[in-house]
Amino acid sequence: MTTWYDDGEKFISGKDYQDADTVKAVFQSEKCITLDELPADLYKNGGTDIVEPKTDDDKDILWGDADCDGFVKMNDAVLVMQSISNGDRFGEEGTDKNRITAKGKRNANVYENATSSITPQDALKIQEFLLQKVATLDPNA
Ligand SMILES: [Ca+2]
Ligand SMILES: [Ca+2]
Repeated sequence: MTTWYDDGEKFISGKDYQDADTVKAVFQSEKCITLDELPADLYKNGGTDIVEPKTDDDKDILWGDADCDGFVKMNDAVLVMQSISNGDRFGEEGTDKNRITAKGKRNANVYENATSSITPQDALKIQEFLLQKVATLDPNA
């Protein structure tokens, strides 16, 4: 596709290059889109701001939510402890239906996130958060 416009020299509207009937025919052609046919929000992505896609790791993470129920409560700290102390049942490979999941472990790894896995320190930090001793569980904050 190419655009047509007068730039200094009268290429479109000038008699030296075009005759008026040809210009009219071109602009009225089905194959020619004129400005008034374009959507008003052409450059606004349909009215929705373009949001930088987050990585899968950042999506739907709720720090401290070990059981992935959408809330951070004391039972999340308990589940962290259970998954450590009673791994046969509550570890990721455990037998209990309420065992911790890989996603739950990721959510709950709030203490030394980059360098450790799930430890009692994670459960402790979740409790400190619930007691408002720490302001956030986001390890990146
Ligand atoms: Ca929870
Ligand atoms: Ca940890």
